[in-house]
Amino acid sequence: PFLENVVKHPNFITGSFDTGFIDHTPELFHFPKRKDRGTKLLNYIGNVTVNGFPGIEQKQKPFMNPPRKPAVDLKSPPKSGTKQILEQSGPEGVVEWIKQQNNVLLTDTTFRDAHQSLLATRLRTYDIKGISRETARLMPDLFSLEMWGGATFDVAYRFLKEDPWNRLEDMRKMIPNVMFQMLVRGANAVGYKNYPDNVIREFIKTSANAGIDVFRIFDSLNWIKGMEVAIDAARQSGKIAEAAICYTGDILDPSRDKYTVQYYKDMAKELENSGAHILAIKDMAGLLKPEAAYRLISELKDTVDLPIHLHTHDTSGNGVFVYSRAIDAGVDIVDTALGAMSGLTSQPSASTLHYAISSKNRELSANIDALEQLSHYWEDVRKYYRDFESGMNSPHSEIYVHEMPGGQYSNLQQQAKAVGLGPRWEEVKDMYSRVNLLFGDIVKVTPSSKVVGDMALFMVQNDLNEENILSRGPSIDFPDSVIEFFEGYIGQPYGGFPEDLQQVILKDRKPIKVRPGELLEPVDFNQLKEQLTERLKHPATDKEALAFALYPKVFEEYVATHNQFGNVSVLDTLTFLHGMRLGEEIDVEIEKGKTLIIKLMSIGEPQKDGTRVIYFELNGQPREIVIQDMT
Ligand code: 3PY
Ligand code: ZN
Repeated sequence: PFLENVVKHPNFITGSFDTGFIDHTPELFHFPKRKDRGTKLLNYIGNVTVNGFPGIEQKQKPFMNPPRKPAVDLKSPPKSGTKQILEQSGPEGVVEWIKQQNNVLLTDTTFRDAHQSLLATRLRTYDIKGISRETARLMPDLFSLEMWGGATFDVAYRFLKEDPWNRLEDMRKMIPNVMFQMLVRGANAVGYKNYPDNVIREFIKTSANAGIDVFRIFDSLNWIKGMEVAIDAARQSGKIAEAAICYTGDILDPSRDKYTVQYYKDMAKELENSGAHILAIKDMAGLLKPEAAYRLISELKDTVDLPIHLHTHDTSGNGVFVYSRAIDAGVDIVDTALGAMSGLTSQPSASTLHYAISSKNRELSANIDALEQLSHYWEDVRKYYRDFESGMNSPHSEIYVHEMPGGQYSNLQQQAKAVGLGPRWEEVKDMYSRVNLLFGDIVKVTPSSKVVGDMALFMVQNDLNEENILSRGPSIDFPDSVIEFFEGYIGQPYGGFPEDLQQVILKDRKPIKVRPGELLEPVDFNQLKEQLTERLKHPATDKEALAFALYPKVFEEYVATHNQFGNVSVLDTLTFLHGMRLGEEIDVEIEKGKTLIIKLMSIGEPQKDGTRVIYFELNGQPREIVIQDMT
């Protein structure tokens, strides 16, 4: 390819080159990428057909019809919405607009929290893009679409082998009218540990430029210091800083006197002073009871001058009742999901809520028929992911006891299975609530909830309990996440750490009391990009550098998989998860207007070296792929 570049170069052809030609003409070293996308995809399909998809039981690809889609005229542009209000009048304009609404505004969480909570975050961009244009046209009246952040960033790279930035950018093109909302874990960004301040700032700025409009920012211990950098960065980007209070405990129970109404009011006031445009109540586990919602929202309305946005999970089955009472108390915006992706550990259903409140004097700002039509699509798509469902199929009022966030339930269950504790899931849940008390009754939401989950698994596995942990603790190596928590690296819990337990866990390590961001060295993005460019074999982009800064190992593995299998996000979900059936033929659009026709002809017998030959037809031509049989 080098000689080819030389002889094709215009200066070479016209003879205008000298002895420095090679040194001064870097483009001679730009070689065209080998267009072997087809082979790479065949490799992926062959592998997943024989070896299955990690974490789910291997079985033959099921037969399913394509998902139903609402008939919508995609040629006419979608009605303008909150995105245009933000563009025209900025965050303050949006805040004023919210205050003028009598109707209840909705944030639809189907694209983020709903599948994080029901399907272990496994929803792929392929299925999101499949309904994005219709969503823009059928739900133009939403306050926002929550569609990014939380666990989706990590899971996209780690399990789906796709780039979350592409998801954001592609969706932005398809949905130009509704604000996009993401969940940011304060100083933990979209990860499980505190990052240097400049990583948080870069991440928020880059996300804002890529299309995020509303940043819901929380701290997993309700520690405001852990939220300030992110709030400031969102404001600096000209976007909406929605600061969240995580709700825990029970304000109606006088014996739970750590997290009282006054505690929440004080925090709300502080968040208002720290520059929040909107106040969110983030009831991540669904612990807020209906009358508690009425009381809390009423009191907060009297305390701050910010619009209030309520988020809950329907695990107990009380979600619609909670929202209904919050609406009575004057809440401005609530988080709901489309029917087929709602309920249980997910958000309450928007259309169910509509019928619950339609006799009152406030209505939902949404067209209910349109929501029902979109829900049919999700009813069909959800079936593709049934292997990731938690198995919970009725309301669990035990949530009020174990207090596990909706987004954690199916993930922790997967984690428990992975370490052989699947059959002891009941014990893990019970231990989860005991670990919370052992830790001093903390706020539990990512990453503090992960620390509690890791500790619960560890204690069940090692037959530890409240009594023997202090005596056996000195000789035990605790999980890394637990050590980091007690060191203060995810922040300071309200009321402090239990000191004797902290001592046993940390041994001779010394805990910090300041904000971790004050101690962590800033990341040198230029240096990081250079380092990454070598590995990637192309100039690293800002987004790749950020992904690497947040998740070095996960990102490297993603790059390796991408090099091996190419862009697997173009495959339909059943093929991605199960491969192909013998004799099946599929069309794969690898770029606009370019489709591969793939047929699986036969699978060879295993060889002595553990390989198998898989026989395909690619656009009518026979192709053989050798894969390692790992079954
Ligand atoms: C997340 O941080 O991912 C959450 O959804 C917390 O509720
Ligand atoms: Zn949530």
